[in-house]
Amino acid sequence: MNAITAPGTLTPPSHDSAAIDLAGIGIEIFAQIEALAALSEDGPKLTRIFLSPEHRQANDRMMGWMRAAGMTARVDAIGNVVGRYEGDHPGAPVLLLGSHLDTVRDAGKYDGMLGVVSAIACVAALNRARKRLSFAIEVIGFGDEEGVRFGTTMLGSRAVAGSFTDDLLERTDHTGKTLADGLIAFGLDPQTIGDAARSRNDILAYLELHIEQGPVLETKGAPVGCVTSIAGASRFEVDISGRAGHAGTVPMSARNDALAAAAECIIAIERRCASEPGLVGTVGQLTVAPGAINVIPRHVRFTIDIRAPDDAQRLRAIRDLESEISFIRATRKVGIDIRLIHELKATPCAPWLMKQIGDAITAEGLPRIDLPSGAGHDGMAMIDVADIGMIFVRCAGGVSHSPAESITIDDAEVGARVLMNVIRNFTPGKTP
Ligand code: HGY
Ligand code: MN
Ligand code: MN
Repeated sequence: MNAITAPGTLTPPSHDSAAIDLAGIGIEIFAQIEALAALSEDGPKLTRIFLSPEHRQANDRMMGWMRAAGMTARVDAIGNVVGRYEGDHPGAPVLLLGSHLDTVRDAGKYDGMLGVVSAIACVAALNRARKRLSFAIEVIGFGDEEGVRFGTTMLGSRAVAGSFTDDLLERTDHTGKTLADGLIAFGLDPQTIGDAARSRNDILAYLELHIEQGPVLETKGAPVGCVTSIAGASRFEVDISGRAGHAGTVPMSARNDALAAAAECIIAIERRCASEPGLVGTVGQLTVAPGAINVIPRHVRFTIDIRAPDDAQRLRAIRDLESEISFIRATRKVGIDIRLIHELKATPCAPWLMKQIGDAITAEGLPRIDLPSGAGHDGMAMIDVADIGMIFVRCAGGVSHSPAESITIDDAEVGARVLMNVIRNFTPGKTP
C-alpha cells in the first residue's frame, strides 16, 4: 500500500450525497449523448473511429462540457480528452473516472459515451454545489477502446497505463496509414506518447460506468449492477492462401479454394467455442480475393475474437483451434498464417471498490447485483496503473454494438446517482 492510500491520509468526504442536487441529471446526460451521436462519419448511422475528424469534434465538445463543469480540459499525447476537477488542496491524488468515445461501425450511442458523459455530469453537480473533495477527479474520454481503425484495442488506456509499445505505431488501417501517420494528422507527435502515461502513485482508483451490453440486469429487473471481472480476450488475423482458377473448369478434387478452407475454419471456431459455457468466439471481418463470381478464391483474410472469463479456458480453446486449423491447412493444401494482434488477460475488479459500489447501490434503495463483463473495457488496460471498479447500467434486451442499443433516462439517472454516491463516499484503500 503506498503512502497516498494509507488509511487516514485522506479524510473521507461527508456522507451527504443528498446535498448534491442531481435533479434532471438523466435528461442532461441524454442531451449530451444525442449531441455526440451526431458526430459520425456515416450519419445517420454512428461510426466514430480513432483520430478521425469526428474524434476531434467529440474531443472539442467534451472539453466544452468539462470546462463548463468547472474542470480544466486538455487532449493528451495519444488523443484522449482529459478533464480535471481539483480537490480541496493542491496536488491531491486523483480518482480517475471515464470510458471511451470511439465506437464500432454502425454503433449504438451509449457504449462508452454514457460513462464519460455521466462522470462529467457528476462533476458539474459537485461544481454547482461548490463542493471540493479531499481528492481531485479526472474524467478521461479514451480515443480508442474498440480498436476498429487499427485492429488492436485500448490504445488510449494503454498509453495512460504506460503499457503502449512503440511497435503499435506501425499498425495500419484499411487505407494503409499507420498509427503514427494518424497521430501526426491529428496534430500529435508519436514520439511523445509516453507523456500520456500516469503513475500508480497519484491515482487512487479507476472507476468506469458503462452499459452492461448483456441481458442480466434486465432479466433481474435491476437498473444497475456491480462488475466483478472482465473477460480476457485474444484477437487474431488469419490469412489463407489458395490458388485462383476458373470456376467452370477446375474439378472440385483439384482445387485449393481459400474461401472453402476459411469456411471450414470458421465452423471449427464456432463449434469449439460453443462447446463450453462462458467461452465465445466470433469472426467479425472477412475479405476475399480476387472476389469475382467465376474465380476460385485465391486469398482470404479474416479475424478471430475469442474470450472467456478464465484465461486458462481461453488459451486451451486457442490451442485446440490452432491444431484444427493446421489439419485444415494440410488436407486442403492451402497456406494458413495466424497472427495474434491483441490479447488482454481476464481482469478482476478490486473487492474494496466493489464494496463501495455495492454500498452506493444499496444506498439508492436498490438490490446489489454482482455480474461479470463479457465485453472488454478500458479497465483491462488501466489495471496496470490502478485498481479498477465498474458500474453497469441496464440496456434494453442486452443489445449493444448495434443502433438498437438503448437505455432509459431513468436508468441513466440511477447510474449517475450511484456514481455520485461512490464519489461522495469514496474512501481510498485496499480489500476490506
Ligand atoms: O469488444 C468489446 O468487448 C468492447 O466493446 N470493446
Ligand atoms: Mn464496445
Ligand atoms: Mn465499451
